[in-house]
Amino acid sequence: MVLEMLMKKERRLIIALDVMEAERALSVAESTSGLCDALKVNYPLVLSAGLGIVDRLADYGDVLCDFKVADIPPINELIVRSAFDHSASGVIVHGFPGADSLEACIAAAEGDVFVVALMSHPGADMFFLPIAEEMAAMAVEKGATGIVAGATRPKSIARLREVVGSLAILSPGVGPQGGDPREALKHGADYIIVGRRITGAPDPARAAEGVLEDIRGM
Ligand code: O7M
Repeated sequence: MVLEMLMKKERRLIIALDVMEAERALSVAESTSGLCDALKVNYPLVLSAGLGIVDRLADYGDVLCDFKVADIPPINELIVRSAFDHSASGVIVHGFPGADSLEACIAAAEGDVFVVALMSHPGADMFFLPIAEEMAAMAVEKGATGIVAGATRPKSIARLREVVGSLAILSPGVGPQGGDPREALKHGADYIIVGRRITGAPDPARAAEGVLEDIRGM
């Protein structure tokens, strides 16, 4: 059984709140509320502000906890449960620890589970690229909500789309990492994930509007 996708798909934009200060994260979330479909939090923010920041951000929209969960099954279960206990709408997990680890994440989840199939950075050529399609196939087989595939590799996104069918594809790596958001969406991504282009801008809402303008009509 595939998890039913809970995240809305109106803007096709997920904002990565890779900042260290809770107040900055909250202010970006408040000013961009309505301009994105979800907020993504990663370790930098949670390690500096605490997991309670997820509860606070949830006032502004769906929050994906990008904990890239990659442990043995019982530990994965604890991590995933913690995220949902703090109002997360979804979690991002790794697939490379294997099927039992992914199954534990999906069993513990009370929302969306996305599996990292292919990362966006150059080093992902080493280990991710050769196994990305297998990882995506496992995500389908185990019933994940979707996968993560880097916007820096649009042709791979197209191949992964064939593997995952109607599952969601989230695509990070646009802007500073070199990916083109329109290419990612054109090749089959459902959402782009954007961090610094928005969080590093003097006016994050305006920057988010600029991203939406770039992908208008997609
Ligand atoms: O737009 P950026 O480059 O400032 O930020 C990109 C965000 O996407 C940042 O939060 C990364 O952790 C995340 N990301 C990648 O950049 N590459 C990946 O391959 C995977 C992710 C990600 O979101 O994984 C779930």
